[in-house]
Amino acid sequence: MKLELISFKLCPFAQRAIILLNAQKIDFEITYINPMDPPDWFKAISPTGQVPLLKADDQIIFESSVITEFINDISATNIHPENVVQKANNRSWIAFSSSMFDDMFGMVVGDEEKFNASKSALFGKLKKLETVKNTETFFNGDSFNMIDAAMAPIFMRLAWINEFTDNALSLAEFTNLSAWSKSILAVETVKTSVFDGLDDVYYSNIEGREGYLSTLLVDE
Ligand SMILES: N[C@@H](CCC(=O)N[C@@H](CS)C(=O)NCC(=O)O)C(=O)O
Repeated sequence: MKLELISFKLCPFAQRAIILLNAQKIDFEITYINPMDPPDWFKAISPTGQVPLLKADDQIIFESSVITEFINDISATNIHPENVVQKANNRSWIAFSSSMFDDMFGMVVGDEEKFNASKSALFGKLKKLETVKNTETFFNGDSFNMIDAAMAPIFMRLAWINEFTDNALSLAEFTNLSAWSKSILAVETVKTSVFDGLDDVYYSNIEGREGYLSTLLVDE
């Protein structure tokens, strides 16, 4: 099966799909577009106008959660828990974590009031996640699973923002999440899911948005 992922370089949803493809050692091609100014061929095949979109031969698969489940389905190794209750529980937390991207976006583009509201929404969610995260390396123990891949783009962006600022979004109050973030960000397939220099692109994006967060940047 020929797989082509249509993506946008900074898209955290597409990064989830890339991590899965890397983790499952599946060959794919990647085509970058700007979803704010999409080419006509993309508009013709995308029902939502959003990336990621995966072309599997001539079939179109969209919505990152569906794409990542599909990638796991066609893989030799299942990286969801085998136990159906545990799997459903993991999927619930994956769905829960997806709304954190809206909070991240609000923090990047918002004025001070919006930044604080988005930060408080995000940290409220992280607090709930902290209570269910154990002290194991990953969410379900020693193995890197779908839920770890789902959280990776969030932890990566939080780590970047903490580097760019004086730890404006420090996770220090969350012992379990801090350790989990460290474990996830050390995974090779997570590290290689973004190209070298994407952190600089993210920095410039924060700067260019001229939101409150841009005033917290410290010179690199
Ligand atoms: N629910 C979608 C969200 C994807 C999404 O928001 N993608 C952004 C880029 S990171 C996008 O395409 N934005 C353009 C738009 O919404 O028109 C998913 O999980 O795939």
